Amino acid sequence: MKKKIALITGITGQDGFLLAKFLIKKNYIVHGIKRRSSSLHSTVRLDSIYQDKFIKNQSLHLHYGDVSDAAFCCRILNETKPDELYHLAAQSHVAISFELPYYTASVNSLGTLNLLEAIRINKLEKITRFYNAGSSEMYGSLKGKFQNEKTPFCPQSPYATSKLFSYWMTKNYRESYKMFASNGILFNHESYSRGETFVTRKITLFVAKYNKSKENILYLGNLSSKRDWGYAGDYVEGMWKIIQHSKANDFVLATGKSYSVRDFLREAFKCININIIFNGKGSKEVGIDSKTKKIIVKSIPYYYRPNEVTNLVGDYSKAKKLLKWKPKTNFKELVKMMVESDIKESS
Ligand code: NAP
Ligand code: F7E
Repeated sequence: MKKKIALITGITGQDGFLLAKFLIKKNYIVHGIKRRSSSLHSTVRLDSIYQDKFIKNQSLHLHYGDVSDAAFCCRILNETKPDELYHLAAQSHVAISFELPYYTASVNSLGTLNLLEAIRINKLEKITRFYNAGSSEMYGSLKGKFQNEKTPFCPQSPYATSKLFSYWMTKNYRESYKMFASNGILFNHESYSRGETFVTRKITLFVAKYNKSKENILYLGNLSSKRDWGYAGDYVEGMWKIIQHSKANDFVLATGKSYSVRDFLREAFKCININIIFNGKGSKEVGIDSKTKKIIVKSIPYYYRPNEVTNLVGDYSKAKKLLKWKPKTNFKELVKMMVESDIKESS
């Protein structure tokens, strides 16, 4: 049987790497787009699955490119003619999007448009199924009990606003050109492979370092912020299920539970037998080792955002019903997995 071809933008990121691994296991030929970088560091996540490009019959092929380059998008679609296109490339850091709003919009919004147009220009509407990486950030802070596909969007950052453009463009192309173009509206998902400046990984890396040296303080922003944190491995399977569904559609993937940054800290330090207690409020709050009474965490204004999304909780019942998808990993298991991996890496 002919192998399916997938093209992944953002393959060097957390989700791109986990998705590539997942698809290779499913016998796909995977093409991935990597940006040119002055060092080899950007492809480090792929080391375990990438073979030298001169080896024949391999499953993973990497191409230099950038989604903000419309000509490149057109060419790569023409060359690969993928059955499935997973568009994951983005300037994905919310806090940084306040610093770089123009850049964030040009990559996240126009990048998506470039790919949708490339499908159309190459007349691949009936061949290529398109997945767009939408985000729970598009909702803004929780107003009701849960957020689902019917909840109105109210973006609170340049990142969220740029993602909303992509969400609507994906829907527009689905309706206007009968393309199979679906949006995943994914709530936060983490793993041992998470970028090091996202709060969960920043915490687990610190905990691993602290376990060794018992020195230093971890500086963070808003500890009261709550997120619906799931395991990225479960979510890449969800992306694949969205693309396999009989009809293009939009789906929330979430766990339905939310925890604060403070909860994450408590759970992470518990993994190294430290009981952390909190004192103070807002940007004066500190986390203290209950045994030694030493301050190990400090909240500081520097890491606060101009407009904070205070709470997100997803309702994934549509995905559960139509895709038979549900998260398999709970909060405690996720934190433990991340801390243990960082301890192993640092030893
Ligand atoms: P990530 O780790 O930050 O990875 C982003 C990827 O996009 C990297 O491979 C990066 O390449 C690539 N990229 C950035 N700008 C690019 C450009 N101009 N052209 C081509 N590639 C570019 O993000 P992630 O956590 O895997 O998330 C994947 C996608 O899901 C993103 O679109 C993100 O916004 C969205 N999302 C993530 C979450 C989550 O909780 N993880 C939740 C909802 C939605 P470099 O390695 O060269 O930087
Ligand atoms: O922040 C708070 C911060 O940067 C989580 C991206 O994948 O998920 C991610 O966006 C919370 C926020 O993720 C620090 O204020 C406190 O309330 O880990 P984060 P995010 O902003 O939720 C969504 C769904 C995406 O789509 C994005 O691509 O933690 N927080 N102190 C901090 N956050 C960071 N980064 N650093 C801190 O020191």
